Amino acid sequence: MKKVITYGTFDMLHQGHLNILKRAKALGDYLIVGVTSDDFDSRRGKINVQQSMIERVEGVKETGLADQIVIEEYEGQKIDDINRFGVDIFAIGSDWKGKFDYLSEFCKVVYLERTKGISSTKIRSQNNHLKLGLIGKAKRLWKIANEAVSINGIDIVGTSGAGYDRRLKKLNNYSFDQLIEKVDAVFIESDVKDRYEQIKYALERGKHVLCDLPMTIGRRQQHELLEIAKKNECILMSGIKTAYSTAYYRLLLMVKSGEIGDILSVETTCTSLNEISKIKKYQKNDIWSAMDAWGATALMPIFQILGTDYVYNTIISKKIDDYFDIFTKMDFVYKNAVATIKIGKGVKSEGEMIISGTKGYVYVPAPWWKTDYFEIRYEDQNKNKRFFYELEGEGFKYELVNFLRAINHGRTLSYTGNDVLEEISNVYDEFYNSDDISLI
Ligand code: C2G
Repeated sequence: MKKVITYGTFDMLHQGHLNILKRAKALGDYLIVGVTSDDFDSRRGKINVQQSMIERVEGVKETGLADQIVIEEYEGQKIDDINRFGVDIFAIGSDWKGKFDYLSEFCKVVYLERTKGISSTKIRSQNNHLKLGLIGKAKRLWKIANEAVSINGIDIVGTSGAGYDRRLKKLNNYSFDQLIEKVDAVFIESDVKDRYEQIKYALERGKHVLCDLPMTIGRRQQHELLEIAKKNECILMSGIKTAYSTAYYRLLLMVKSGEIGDILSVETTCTSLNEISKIKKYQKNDIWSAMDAWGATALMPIFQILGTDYVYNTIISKKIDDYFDIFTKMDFVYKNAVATIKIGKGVKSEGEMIISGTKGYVYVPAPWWKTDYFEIRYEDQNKNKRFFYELEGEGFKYELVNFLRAINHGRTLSYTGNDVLEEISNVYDEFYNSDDISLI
């Protein structure tokens, strides 16, 4: 019996896939199809896959051409599979010509002609062509603009509030209402105090919104925006990119599944340096304070892990005027746990995250908010585990792909629940509007 093997993602199975499977099958008597796992695809940079692995496997099954389906999970697995299953022929599309010659040491390698004029990428971009506008200052938008260009199905229409900036390439800058009229959705990373009005305006006109946190100063306002989004069937999603990195998400799942026992403490630190002279003229230079730059990021894991039901909290801040803090420390006391954030702008510290539990702790080295790596550490060092998940760029891509998916599915596949959004807004309200803050 002649065994043939072929591999692919097979996202939204189309005629090109069918043709290759038929041709591969015709080369022998038994066809094994390797379908890539979601993890493997994201590691090799294919992050815009629309269907889950299960759906893609179902698609291949339905063709009736595969005698056996295996999941491709790691680099080098093709050699393992060929040896394990006693494969005679490895077949793949001609777009890979030359790339798999190294397998000829183990079996015959055949490149089959690729079907012209059709691809998953083409179907994806026909299906969900999203016109996206970017709102905020150029110095914050250029990174997301650069990462967005490589995403199929997203077109950046222009910016508002950014002015002209070389880094934004050739993007047109519009007035706010002009831009809203031109787009299906907006990404907002404007000054904290402007966000509420901007989001409300966009949602009321049926536009989807991806916004940095906090979206509002105040729980009531955040709640109101979520209600408007629901009523108008719009997606309103948190734009903290950390939340969408694979490593961070896995970390949350592990912690929640009891890997380090009961959680007693969560500590996060986020700081960045700016020359004090610049900070003093911050209004002119539009530099964000510690709270505006880092507060929401530092708070997010605390509320995600311990919930929002703390008994009380304390805030200590070093401010240079009423509005601008250069350093803030907050403590949250829960019934069975505590949490601390330390944030700085013009003050530097080790930007790590530590989550302590009854069986062990999670350590995420600086800068934890760009997590691609973390460790689970135990009393017995030999049991320590290390986890690494590649993070491409700064992670905006993952956030945008999730946003696109949420719009297509009509619901947020949210890692940051509404209670977390509201609590973050509430802490900002407390920070800016209550007298309950100690100053140093
Ligand atoms: N294909 C084709 N014609 C098309 C599109 C795809 O013949 N118009 C073939 C590809 O050449 C490949 C198979 O269909 O052999 C699956 O394609 P994808 O789903 O795009 O998967 P790919 O990224 O090529 O994965 O380990 C994974 C493999 O290396 C290939």
